[in-house]
Amino acid sequence: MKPSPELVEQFKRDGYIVAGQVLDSDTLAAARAAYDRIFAATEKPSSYRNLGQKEGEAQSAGAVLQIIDMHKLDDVFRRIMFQSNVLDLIEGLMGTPNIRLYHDQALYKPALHGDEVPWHQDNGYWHLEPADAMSLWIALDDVDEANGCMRFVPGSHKAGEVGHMRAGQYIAQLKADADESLAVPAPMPAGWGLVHHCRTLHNTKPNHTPRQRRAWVMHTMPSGTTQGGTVLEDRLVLRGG
Ligand SMILES: O=C(O)CCC(=O)C(=O)O
Repeated sequence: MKPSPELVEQFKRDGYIVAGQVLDSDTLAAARAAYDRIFAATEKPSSYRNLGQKEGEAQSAGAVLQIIDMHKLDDVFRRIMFQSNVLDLIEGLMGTPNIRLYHDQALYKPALHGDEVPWHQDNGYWHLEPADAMSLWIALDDVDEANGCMRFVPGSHKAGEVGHMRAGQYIAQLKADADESLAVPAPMPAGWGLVHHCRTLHNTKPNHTPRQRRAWVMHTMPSGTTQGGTVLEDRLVLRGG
């Protein structure tokens, strides 16, 4: 899925694009089954946490359940990362054939009590240099605003890094200021993906619908990317070197 010149221009202008279908129906079914199995297991991986957890809450009311590096837990996620349509898309947008994984993650908003993810730039958390990382966010369920599809402020990646503060009582989340009136939702059917730049402001709303919202995200970066002055050379090479 090499992106057309128009799509590349759109990405440069808006800081995100909806890329269309990235998973065929068999792969979607396999990814859903692995996702459900991993979340249902009694022994959760050490990276499991609830981003909806708030300070002082014994039992969290809202849930955004996160598991980092699903590709280490089930091969289906590793296979998706190496799909040629996925890497052609990322290479076309990143402008380099040397692509590494920063990390991947499942972000699961259960039905009825899925919590919000506040406005942020990914690089407000990561501080990668150069800030050329980009994420492929894949919907494993049909997503719309009501069950927590991604929402963007188009063009916000051009303003550079903005300040982030702790998001209220949320233990693990940061928040940047964003003008809600500029938000554009990105509803998609299951199996579709979107790519966003690490400086594009985005958020997702709570999921109070009876529909779950399973998403899986690959955070990718050009080889040679640094963090705190150190080259992240231990990260998995997805393409090139
Ligand atoms: O899936 C979500 O609700 C938020 C995803 C997100 O923040 C990201 O992909 O960077």
